[in-house]
Amino acid sequence: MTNFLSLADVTDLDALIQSGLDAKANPFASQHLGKNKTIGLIFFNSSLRTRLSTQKAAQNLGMNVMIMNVGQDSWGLEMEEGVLMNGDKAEHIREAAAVIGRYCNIIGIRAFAELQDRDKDYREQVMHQFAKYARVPIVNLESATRHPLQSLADCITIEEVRRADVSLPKRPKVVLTWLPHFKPLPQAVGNSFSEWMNARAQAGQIEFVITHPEGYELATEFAGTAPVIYNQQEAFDGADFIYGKNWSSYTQYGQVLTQDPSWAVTMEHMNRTNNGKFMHCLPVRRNLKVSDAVLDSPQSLVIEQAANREWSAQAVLKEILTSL
Ligand code: SN0
Repeated sequence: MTNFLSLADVTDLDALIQSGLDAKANPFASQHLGKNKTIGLIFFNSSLRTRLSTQKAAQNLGMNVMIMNVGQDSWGLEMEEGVLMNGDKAEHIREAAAVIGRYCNIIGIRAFAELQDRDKDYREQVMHQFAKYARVPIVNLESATRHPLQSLADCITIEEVRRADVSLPKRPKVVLTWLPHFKPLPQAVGNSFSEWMNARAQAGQIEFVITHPEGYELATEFAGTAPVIYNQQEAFDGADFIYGKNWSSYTQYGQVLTQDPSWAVTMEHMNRTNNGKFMHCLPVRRNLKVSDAVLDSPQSLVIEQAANREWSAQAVLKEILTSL
C-alpha cells in the first residue's frame, strides 16, 4: 500500500481487518517496522480520536510522530495553482508539502469539506495536492468526501461482534441512518461507511440498507446499489447494527433541509431492531442525535468503535511501512 486515501487503496479487506484484530491482540509485535521512521499528522480541522489513535498506533509501531495544526501553528496554505498570492495564505502547497515530505516518511492529513462548492470538495484537492508534491505516502485522516480509517475501524468492530455473538445471522443487517443536526456537516463519514459496507455486502458478509429523509441522498458513487428506505422505522426492522450519522444534503449541497427530531435514535427506535447494536463515529451530541439511554445502554458500541481506531490506524500504517 502506498497511499491510503480510500477503499480503492485496499487490496485485501479481510486481511486488513484481521491485521487490525491482530494488532489489538498484540500491539507491539511490529515495533521494529517503524524504528527511525517519522509520521507527520497535519490537521486543517479539529480532532480527538483521529489525532490520538493515529499517534498511538504509530508509536506502537516504533515510529516518531510530529503533529501540526495548519493555520494555527503554521502558515495558511494556498492550494490553487498559478494564483497571485496576495490574500491571507502565506505559503503554497507546492513548498509546504515538499518540505513536510522531506521530514516525514508518511504524512496523515485531515481536511474537511468546506460545503460551499460541491465540485471543489469532491475533487479532493487537498489530498491530491499533498500526494502530488510530498512524494511520500499519504494517509487520509478524513478528507472532504471520505473517512476511511473510521470505516476500517467500523469493519473491525462489526467483525468482532460477529465473531463473539453466535446468535447473529450469517449476514447481519447493517443500517446506516441519517440523524438530525442544526449544523451542516460533511457527507464524508456516511459516504465512506456506505462505500465500505457495499463492499462487505458484495462479499456476502452483511446486508446493507440506508435510511434518510428525502433530499439527503448520498452521491451514487458512494450509495452504490444499497436499498434506500425513506421510512426509518421500516428500515430498522430486524436490524443487527444501526449506524447513525448526520450529513448535510449532497443534492442541495451543504444545506440543512430538515431537523426533524423524530429521526434521533431513542430506545423506542432500537426496540424495532433485532436487539441491534448502536454505532456512531463520535463526536455525538447527546439527545440531539441519539438519546442518553441508547448511548449508555449495553447495545452501544461507540466506545469500542473509538478504541478500534487505534487498530485500524495500526493496520494501515503497518502495511505502508512494509512497502517503504
Ligand atoms: C465531523 C463530520 O465529518 O461530521 C467529524 C466526524 C468524525 N463532525 C463534526 O464536525 C461534528 C461537529 C458538531 O458540531 O457536532
